[in-house]
Amino acid sequence: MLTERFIPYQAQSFTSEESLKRSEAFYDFMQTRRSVREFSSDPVDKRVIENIIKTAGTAPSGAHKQPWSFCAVSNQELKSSIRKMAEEEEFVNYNGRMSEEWLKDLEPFGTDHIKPFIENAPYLIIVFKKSYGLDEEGGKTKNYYVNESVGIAVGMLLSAIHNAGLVALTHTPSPMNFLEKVLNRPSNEKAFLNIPVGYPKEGVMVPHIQRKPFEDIGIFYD
Ligand code: IYR
Repeated sequence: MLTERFIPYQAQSFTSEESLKRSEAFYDFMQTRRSVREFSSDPVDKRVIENIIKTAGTAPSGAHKQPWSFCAVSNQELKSSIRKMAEEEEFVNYNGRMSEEWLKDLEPFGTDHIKPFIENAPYLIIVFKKSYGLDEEGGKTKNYYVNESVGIAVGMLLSAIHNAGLVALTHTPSPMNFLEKVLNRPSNEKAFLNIPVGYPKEGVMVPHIQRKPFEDIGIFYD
């Protein structure tokens, strides 16, 4: 039981010099992260996936409600049926549901409705958001800033994946309600993202993209 409402914060004590060095090193490291669509068949240690999910679970959330769950799917039959269902939806997306502008924006990435990565990645981490909570009697409880909270947790998940030397793809099958059904999730959970995770396929290529320069994204008000 929690007896104290507040406890001392365990501060990291870095000098400003160390802060600068660490911020540079972390940026350099994160700058090498890329979304990867082709995975090696090398297995991934389940404990690594567990640690990655635990890291995502350290994210801040509205009123500390932690309105998320992370399903790690490695079962081959389940991955194959998820692929089949996702491809059926994506086929409709690419052949009418997506606007011309959207299709044009995706052209440089060469995506289509065929999604082998759903079957080939050793793990799918399927993220669910809880728009509301359920108490012991099955009554609804409130959650707050759910999209923001789950988005932050996914950012931390992707950083943890990169830190472990793994790669991921943030896949957004749409609509995603088939994931709630196939994974038998409780009524308060809605699928948020499907994140295939694994080691990159040897020699894999990624789109040649540029990140916006600092001047375009960061504005100081000194
Ligand atoms: N969900 C579709 C379309 C798609 C959307 C975005 I935003 C992408 O960056 C890539 C694809 C699909 O997964 O194919």
